[in-house]
Amino acid sequence: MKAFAKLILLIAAVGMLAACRIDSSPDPDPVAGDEVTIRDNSFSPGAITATTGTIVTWTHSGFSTHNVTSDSGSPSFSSGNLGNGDTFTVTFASAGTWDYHCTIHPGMTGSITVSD
Ligand SMILES: [Cu+2]
Repeated sequence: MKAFAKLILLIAAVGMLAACRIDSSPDPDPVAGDEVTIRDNSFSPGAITATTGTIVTWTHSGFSTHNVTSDSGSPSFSSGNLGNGDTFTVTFASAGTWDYHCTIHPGMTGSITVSD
């Protein structure tokens, strides 16, 4: 059992070292607001402005099923249905405006505006 505990500690230590390495390398494209929280029943923040290359992550933190479906912009995107804890990411490689909504709750809308 002691050996097992040491193994767990070793795994934790290696994990922490890996985390430190990730933290020490600067984010090549830090953009505030590239995280969207899906609540019941809204996207927060509803509107995001970002630069090309930004990865936007939607995280479902509500109870009802929701999805993230583009209604304009190219390329289009659709998350499929998401439940609590699910995430969905889109990399916006080019400039443009993407309006999106939840097909289950048409009142849930948001937009991503990407510029170079
Ligand atoms: Cu919804």
